[in-house]
This record gives sequence, structure tokens and C-alpha cells, in this order.
Amino acid sequence: ALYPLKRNWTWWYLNDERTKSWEDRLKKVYTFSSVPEFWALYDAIRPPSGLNALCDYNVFRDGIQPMWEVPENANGGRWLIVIDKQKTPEMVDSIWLEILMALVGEQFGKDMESICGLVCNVRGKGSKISVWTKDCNDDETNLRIGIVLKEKLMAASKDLAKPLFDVIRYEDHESCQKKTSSVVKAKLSLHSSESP
Ligand code: M7G
Repeated sequence: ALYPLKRNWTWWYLNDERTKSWEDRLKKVYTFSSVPEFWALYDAIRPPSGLNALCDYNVFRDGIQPMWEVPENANGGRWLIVIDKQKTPEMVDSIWLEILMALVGEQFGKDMESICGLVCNVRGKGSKISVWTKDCNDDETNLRIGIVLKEKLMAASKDLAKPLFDVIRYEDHESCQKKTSSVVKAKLSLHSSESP
């Protein structure tokens, strides 16, 4: 194919069928391996703003299932962007596309190896977008990944002339699974107001 990607990515969809188990709600949509294939898929499906509450999108490196249980995620964590309800649907879609293009376009250099995938949780109380990485204790790598994410979000905010985020936080999956409140203590955080 023309314009092959460096690696293959699989797009997954979690539907909103409340009566089913989480695992049964999760479906593989398509694996893409070139730039035109990526855009054909992106254009054919709804953006996050078109999904019902409770649905998720996951775009993960081919071979890594988008769940805590698999070895690539078992010791991992995520950079989390919480998008409050005041933000417009277009802003959610912009954050999603900005990070998606950064991943598919290999914008994280050698740290691409530490990235598992990208998640969008569409929720009534406000959506979440997160980048999952392999090792929650590798602060150095995770921080470098976070800095690239922040740069991408700052640039997109400038283009839209709207601040897309206040803070991004890194948390480990284990704490998320054990959480009893909606707040998990962050291992790392980056604020839009701070430089760099
Ligand atoms: P969430 O969708 O990450 O966050 O988790 P939310 O609170 O904003 O909806 C919601 C629930 O989905 C969890 O409590 C689990 O029951 C289930 N779930 C989510 N994830 C990411 C996984 C996973 O990786 N594996 C399994 N088995 N269940 C999951």
C-alpha cells in the first residue's frame, strides 16, 4: 500500500449495552496499516461526539488488547485528560483527532515502544481521553510522552483559540481498578499554565 504506517493499529468500540459484561461489549472494528486506510476509517465512523454515553473508542497497537488484564497493560498506566461538561463536543473531537494523528504519525519517537494505545470514554458527566503506556513506574519515559501530549494539546488550543485542557495527569491502572472515589492520586501531572 502507499504511505504505509510504521506499525498497524486496531480500532475497537465498546458499545452501551448495559445488560452485557464489559468484555462482551468490546468489539474489534478494523486494523489499519496505511495513511489512506486510516483516513478512510476515520471518515467512515462517527467522531466521539456522535457516540452515546457509556461507549468507548480504543485505538491500540495491533496485538495489544485494550484491557488491563493483558501483559502489556498489567503494569501500565495512563495520561488522562478529563474533559468537563462545559467543553463543546467539537473540543472532545479535536483532542481525540490531535492525539490520534500524533500516535499514528509516530510523533513520540523512541517512546512509541512504550505506548499501548489511545482511549476515549464518552460519559454523561464529561468524557475522558487517555494514552495508555506500558510501565507506570518508568517516570522518565512517561514524562517525555506527557510533554509531547501537552505540546500537541497546546498547539491545538491555539488553533481553535480555546483552551482544551487545564491539566493532564498520569495514573496507574492498578489504582484506577481499586478506586473507591472518582479521584486517583496522580503519579505525574502537567499543567497548561506552566512552561515548558
Ligand atoms: P471505565 O470505563 O474505565 O471508567 O471503567 P468509567 O468509570 O468512567 O466508566 C468502568 C468499568 O468498566 C470498570 O469498573 C470495569 O467494570 C469495566 N472496565 C473498564 N476497563 C478499562 C476494563 C478492563 O480493562 N478490563 C475489564 N475486565 N473491565 C474493564
